[in-house]
Amino acid sequence: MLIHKTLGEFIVENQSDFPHAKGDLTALLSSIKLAAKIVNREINKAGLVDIRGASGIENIQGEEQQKLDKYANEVFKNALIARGEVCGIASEEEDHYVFFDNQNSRNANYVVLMDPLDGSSNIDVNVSVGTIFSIYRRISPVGGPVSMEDFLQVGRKQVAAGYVVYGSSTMLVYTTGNGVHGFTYDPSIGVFCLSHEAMTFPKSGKIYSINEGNYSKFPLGVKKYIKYCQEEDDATNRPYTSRYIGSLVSDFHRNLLKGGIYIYPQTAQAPKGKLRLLYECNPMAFLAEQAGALATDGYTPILDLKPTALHQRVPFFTGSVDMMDTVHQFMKEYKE
Ligand code: P6P
Repeated sequence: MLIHKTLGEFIVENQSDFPHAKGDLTALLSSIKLAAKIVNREINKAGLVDIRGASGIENIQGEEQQKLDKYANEVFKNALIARGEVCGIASEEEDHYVFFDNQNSRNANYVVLMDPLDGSSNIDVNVSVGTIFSIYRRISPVGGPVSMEDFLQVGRKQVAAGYVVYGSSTMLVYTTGNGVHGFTYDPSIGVFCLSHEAMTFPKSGKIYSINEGNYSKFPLGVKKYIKYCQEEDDATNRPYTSRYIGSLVSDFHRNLLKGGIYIYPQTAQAPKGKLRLLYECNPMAFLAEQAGALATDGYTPILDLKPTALHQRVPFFTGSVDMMDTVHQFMKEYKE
């Protein structure tokens, strides 16, 4: 019987990934692992306890917070505070960044940005959802309070990023800049086991993920690309297959395994698109590039964009290199 390496063992084995860390990033990743187990437990019984449905509270995005959104936010915040490895957190569920004003946290080296439960509107219909996290070393002096500049760092400065996908099985996928590694949760022993070492995006694919209900509002380049995906052409394996779960983590995870492209573009009504740069696009872009794929706003690599606000949105294109090259050609040719 094969006994898989655990996430904990893998993190410790690969501590050399973060030379400047003194084991504190290891402890930080372990906090995230613990929080993921707790959130996973609640998601799996969401149908059984009064934790489903909307909380009646709106987050800064004006989106109704699902009760599990709020719950997941508290679980990750508390797990991170408990170990004193983090001096501050930014979250989709928090209007402003959260600064932990105790000496332990003041002396911490890292900030975490997260979407604690992305795609949460899917919970009540039993469709997979995810947690997304992004980790930076602080810029502000250790010992002092955290500052906004700690959170507004360019995506290439991330020291780690990852997601948890709560699906038919629960997986944690992360990178520290040395490849992308996937761990599948075994609830019978409460452990994340290494199941996908050194994950790589297929260079080409046949799956395109986009909400075609917004077709009429898309930029011309995106409209032209969608039609390209739908054309008959045996030489280039078209028409492609349309797959859209409505949960970024799930669509990204499937495309990472099978090849494909995910697009959430700008529209006339939402000129910056819907997805948030800091805690959705930057971490997913770090993973994409580490897995040999691309992530842009249709023109510029996501990781090169200089953030200006915690909750800013950007158009998001990510996936297999060949498919991204093609959509970039359309975006360039039909730039409005
Ligand atoms: P739409 C979920 O709300 C999310 O942020 C992503 O996870 C998902 O891909 C997208 O928005 C879905 O948005 O407008 O297609 O329902």
